[in-house]
Amino acid sequence: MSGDASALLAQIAHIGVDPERGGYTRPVFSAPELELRAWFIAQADHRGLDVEIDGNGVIWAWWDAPDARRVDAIATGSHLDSVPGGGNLDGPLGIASALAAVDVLRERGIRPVRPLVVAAFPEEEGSRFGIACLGTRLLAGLVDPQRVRELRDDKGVTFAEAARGAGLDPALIGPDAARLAAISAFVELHVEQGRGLEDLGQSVALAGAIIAHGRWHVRIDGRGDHAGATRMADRQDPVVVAAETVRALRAHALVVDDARGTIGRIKVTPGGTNVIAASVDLWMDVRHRDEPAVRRIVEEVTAATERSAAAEGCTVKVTEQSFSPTVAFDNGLRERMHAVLPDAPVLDTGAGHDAGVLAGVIPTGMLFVRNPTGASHTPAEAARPEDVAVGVIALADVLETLITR
Ligand code: HGY
Ligand code: MN
Ligand code: MN
Ligand code: MN
Repeated sequence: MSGDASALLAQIAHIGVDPERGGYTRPVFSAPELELRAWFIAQADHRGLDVEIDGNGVIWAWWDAPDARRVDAIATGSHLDSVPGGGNLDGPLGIASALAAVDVLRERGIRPVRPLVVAAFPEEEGSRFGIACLGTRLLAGLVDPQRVRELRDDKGVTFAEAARGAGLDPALIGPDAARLAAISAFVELHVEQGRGLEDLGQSVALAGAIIAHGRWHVRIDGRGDHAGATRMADRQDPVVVAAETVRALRAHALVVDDARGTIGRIKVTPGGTNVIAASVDLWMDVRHRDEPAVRRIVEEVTAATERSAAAEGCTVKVTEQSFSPTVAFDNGLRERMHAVLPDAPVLDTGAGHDAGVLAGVIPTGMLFVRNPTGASHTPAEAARPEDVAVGVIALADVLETLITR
């Protein structure tokens, strides 16, 4: 089992399987994700790594240096939570590869002169509480802890309640500058979410940049009524306004070179076939390499929605949930990684990552492993075992250079 990330992934392949959607549904602090957290802790314990869980629910598994001082540490890792109906690789591949890389380094007889810590960050997808990379944003002090405590999932459970259910003390949620100051570099390995490596015919790439991306909640209120008893002229139908939002987002994303606009989640209330909706909630995900372009698209779509709402006698409220500016990864670290992996191409990505958040506070780099389908956030996400194995060795080689000097 040692050094074999595919075998480690096989151990969790039964956890959080979603028969209705296909793939995996592992919301943060849900039963499946708690099972994955326990698996990670058991794997870390099995390797003699010293495990601690911080106030935000980040699991840190330490391979200490001989002097046991936890300064100038090298961190690696990723996340265990998933989107609804996601793959088993987005997140867990980075964790499994980090554990396997520890095995490889030990087999090489490597003795760290600085500690190596493997981290599992909670709520990277933001699928349960709405804010992407919530664990790393809390750690870095980029989101208000009280706002986070009060976030509610779609069943009304607060983050504080869910955290308590995971054995955490919500009072301890918040930034940890001292911990970040003790980390001198972070390297995340992740399955590629795109076909760059497949088209290049290579197994591993370095990350260049993450495009700017954000998510907005759109709430449209109308007037619920009977589908049969209400004349068309008398309606204030929020679904009609939502349709305009969908149309406008597609139209505006198409006219801006390589922008990405998505509405993947819409909630109609009360949700009866013979009921005119009282309200609609939808969430927009908008991305582009330039932040101003993202902002412009959101403004245009908001204006179109407001026009449609006025015509329909509805009201609308657009609220920013989270935003990540364009991230360019640390050149110095990437040069060191490139020295180890001279043949690896450098690819930008449209997918957000915890590494994208941490890049704002510590030198950060990413490795991508080939995904033959290029698909992600779907059961079609894939990685060949031979590419996973190449990824583990690449990560081990990068970590070896970082922890031995
Ligand atoms: O949404 C993203 O880009 C990431 O997979 N969380
Ligand atoms: Mn991910
Ligand atoms: Mn993801
Ligand atoms: Mn009736």
